[in-house]
Amino acid sequence: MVQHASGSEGERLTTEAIAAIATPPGRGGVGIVRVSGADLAQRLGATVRGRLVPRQAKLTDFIDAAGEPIDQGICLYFPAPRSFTGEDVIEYHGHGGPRVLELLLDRLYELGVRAARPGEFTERAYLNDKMDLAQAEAVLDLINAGSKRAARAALRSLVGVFSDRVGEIEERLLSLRVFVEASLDFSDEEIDFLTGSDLEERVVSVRDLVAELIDEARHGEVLTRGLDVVIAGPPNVGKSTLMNVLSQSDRAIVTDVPGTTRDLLHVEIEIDGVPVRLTDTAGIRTTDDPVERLGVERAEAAVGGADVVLEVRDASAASDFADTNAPEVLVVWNKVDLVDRFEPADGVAISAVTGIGLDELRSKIVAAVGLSGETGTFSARLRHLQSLDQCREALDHARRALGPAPDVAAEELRGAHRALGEIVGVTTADDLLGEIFSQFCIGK
Ligand SMILES: Nc1nc2c(ncn2[C@@H]2O[C@H](COP(=O)(O)OP(=O)(O)O)[C@@H](O)[C@H]2O)c(=O)[nH]1
Ligand SMILES: [Mg+2]
Repeated sequence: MVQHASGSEGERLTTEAIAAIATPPGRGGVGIVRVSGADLAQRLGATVRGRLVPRQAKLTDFIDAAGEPIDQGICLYFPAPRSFTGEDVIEYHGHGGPRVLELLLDRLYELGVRAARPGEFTERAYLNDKMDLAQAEAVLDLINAGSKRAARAALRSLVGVFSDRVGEIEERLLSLRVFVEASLDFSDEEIDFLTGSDLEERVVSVRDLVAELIDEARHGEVLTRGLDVVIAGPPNVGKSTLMNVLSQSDRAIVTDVPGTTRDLLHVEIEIDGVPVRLTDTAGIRTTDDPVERLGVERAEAAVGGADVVLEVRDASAASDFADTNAPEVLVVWNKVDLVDRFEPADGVAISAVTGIGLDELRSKIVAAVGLSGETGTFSARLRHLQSLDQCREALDHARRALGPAPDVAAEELRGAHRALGEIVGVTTADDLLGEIFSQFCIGK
């Protein structure tokens, strides 16, 4: 038998068998224990009656060391490599009670299986080339999706829509690199390949593809993460009333006493299929009340971290307002029911009490981050955006260097390629992998 030196090829893929409860904690109709590893049919054969047939649902007792049944249910066996992880996988679908599932896990531990770490199944799927890194992240995004639209976007990334787009760019970038590096080798020839405008055009067209993908990925990122919308403005303009009507709840106390809201209040809502975390804040004003002052500080901090700020003003009174530095500010003129005619120069006119203008407000909120209509077709993350930005920047540098410093251009193109590779995980540091997979729940 050949002994592999440590660190040799294949060493990375561990065959240690792992197990976890794959269904959520608590009681339910069905509880699933999932196992992944090598030679599972042989190692775990004693846990069921009869023989495991690949990809066939088998109704059986799950058996303990003494041969006594622990539970009765369905056992599924997926031999490597045709499984989620690419290893042998066995699933026990038993009754969904925490204690009975623990008994089954104990039995598996007796047989040398160990408890899986969070995300370890998906990590193995990635390490065994069942999916790339962006797809593995999409598994988590699908599980955590805050709306149906976000779930659909995550599924698109899971089946490879985002990765394919990255792959297309990668291919073009690769052929560009081959050409540039080859030209460098022949740099003493008569013809100077690298100053040709044709080549510059090719760099620009790849760069434009990256820019396009950044736009789409940005929408996907907001959809995945959810939109942070903060309601701010002076006291008594109707911020809390707006919070309540948008969330169809009585979350916030509403009175005609200025300074009623003091703490930050959050609700999760959905606008046009976009998950939104809505925050109501204390009215921003100078005050001697120490409690209210703390509330105002919190309000200002919330405004600073928001994706969109709804700056509410009273249409029926000349109200002063605080200037914000938030990226997207929508001015909301409230209480238009109290005035005869109101035509603001900017913003949206609404009445939180009668409901006038609320539909317009909702569509302006999602439009403010470019999420109206059918945009946001796949899920993405900040990490992906950073890599795409790096890639675009490197392409810009490469373009400028083409004529004057071809070797620099080649190096920049290499950097652009590396940045793209990080998205799908061709070139990703181990600590980053650890960080990504630790966000998963156990059993995924
Ligand atoms: N007529 C009218 N009154 C409103 C409207 N929105 C809020 N109010 C009233 O304005 C007062 C202050 O409302 P509130 O939501 O507590 O304001 P906040 O201090 O900005 O949170 C309350 O008496 C509300 O009933 C509106 O659209 N029309
Ligand atoms: Mg309030």
